[in-house]
Amino acid sequence: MGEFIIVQVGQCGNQIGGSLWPSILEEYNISKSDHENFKNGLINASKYCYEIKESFNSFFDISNVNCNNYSFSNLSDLKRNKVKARAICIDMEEKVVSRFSKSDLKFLFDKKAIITNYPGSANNWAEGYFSHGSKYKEKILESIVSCAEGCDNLHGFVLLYSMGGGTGSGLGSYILEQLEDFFPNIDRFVACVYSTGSEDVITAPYNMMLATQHLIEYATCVFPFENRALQEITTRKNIACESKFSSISSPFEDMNSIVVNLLLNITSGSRFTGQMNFDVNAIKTNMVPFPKMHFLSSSFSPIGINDWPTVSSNSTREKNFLKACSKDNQMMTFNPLVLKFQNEMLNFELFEILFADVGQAVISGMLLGRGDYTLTDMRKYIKILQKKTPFLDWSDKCVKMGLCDVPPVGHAFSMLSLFNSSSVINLFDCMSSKFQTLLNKKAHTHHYTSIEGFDFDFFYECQNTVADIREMYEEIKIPDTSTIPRLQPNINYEYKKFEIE
Ligand SMILES: Nc1nc2c(ncn2[C@@H]2O[C@H](COP(=O)(O)OP(=O)(O)O)[C@@H](O)[C@H]2O)c(=O)[nH]1
Ligand SMILES: [Mg+2]
Repeated sequence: MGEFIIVQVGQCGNQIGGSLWPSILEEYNISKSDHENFKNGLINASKYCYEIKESFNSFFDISNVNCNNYSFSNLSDLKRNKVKARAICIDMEEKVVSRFSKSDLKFLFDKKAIITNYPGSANNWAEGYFSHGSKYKEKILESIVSCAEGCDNLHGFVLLYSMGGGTGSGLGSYILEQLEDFFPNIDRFVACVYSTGSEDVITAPYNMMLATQHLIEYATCVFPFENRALQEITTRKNIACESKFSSISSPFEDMNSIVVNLLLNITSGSRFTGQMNFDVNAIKTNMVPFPKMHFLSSSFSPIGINDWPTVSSNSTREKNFLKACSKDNQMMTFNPLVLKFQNEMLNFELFEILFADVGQAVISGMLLGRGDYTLTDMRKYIKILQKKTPFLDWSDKCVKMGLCDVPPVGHAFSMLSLFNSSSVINLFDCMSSKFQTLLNKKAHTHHYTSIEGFDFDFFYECQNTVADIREMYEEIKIPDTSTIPRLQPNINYEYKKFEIE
């Protein structure tokens, strides 16, 4: 099974990491409710499951286990075996990250992979990118390289950070760029939190735009989480989230647990066996039609306690699939099931009206069923999506699907959905308009230009880069039917011949 290295940057990144690691351990039957075993890193033998052992190295370095075969008795005592999380924890202040070294799980984190400074990045992207980037470049790369050397089959980097602050946004952008340089063939997945809905940082629009420019240029796939969407979901649903990591609890705990569960779902296909393979590497091929158009809307179900089905039947599984694709569960504003009627036989005018009406076009989709889901279930759901989702014609309404044998802890089944759609324009517009308002006044810009390395033109550059990608997403909404033979009745398709020199 492939390995992942989690790079957590800034307060938000490390708080999400603070919820992520206990949740990963829970998948291996180390639960905080069993406090003695949790504190001592002991796997509960009575519940141990073989497939799970196979995937243990995805998130943990087990190279110190003094044995050639990782049998249960050799692996179960994490502390004694010096099992380490494949995590790099970076923050330019100490508060959040120091909680890792005081927590019950301190034995999991390698001291060399914890990098801090004083006194932070002051909500300034330029401070994070230029000041801290150049100062900590070597130390950060050293710990990432050392972690990568402990991997046999490195699948990808998963970067966690917020876009609105200074450290995650600035230093996170810097690290992303360095990773592309040092590991050009390893995928870089970024789960990033946009400050929409939590307007608590005045310079957030600058930071978000500058960091988005780097996501466009250097990420393989981006999973944006709007704080507004996370807040709405937590208000609507009863999120089961006991404080798993006592010393790393935060007011964002419920919201962060949604991000964590999504990450566990996305990586599950690469970590566990299944009847239909769903590897994270397949995400970029299936979901990203053109370079840089890699912003994916994500969602899963069940999320809250109210959604937890009590039995597994055809109807509860289908209901759960519909929830996973409903607008209420999306991590950013998007409605995949927007069409009210089948658009198979539409003529051009209707086609245009349709897209104008729904205001979005979908390029690609992916579904991952875990646990009890069957191939028959999945085929049925794909047909539903093909009717109700405004797919572009050249995408051939193709939906990549996967089945993973292992469901999330405590559930019989779950569904993950991913879409690449023009609805990401909403996010770009929301951010750009606030950015423009501030920039028109040149308010707060002196904090950026006073940082060595930052030039005022960087504001215009990021604005242009975001405008370009916005335009690309806008263009896909306008279908060119002249190239779609099946939309032109009674015309026999002629094979085009390419001249090969
Ligand atoms: N969802 C979520 N948002 C957060 C969290 N911590 C901070 N934020 C948001 O992220 C933005 C500030 O980023 P922060 O991570 O504190 O800055 P940094 O430490 O400089 O990277 C603000 O808009 C906060 O509301 C968190 O744990 N979860
Ligand atoms: Mg901070």
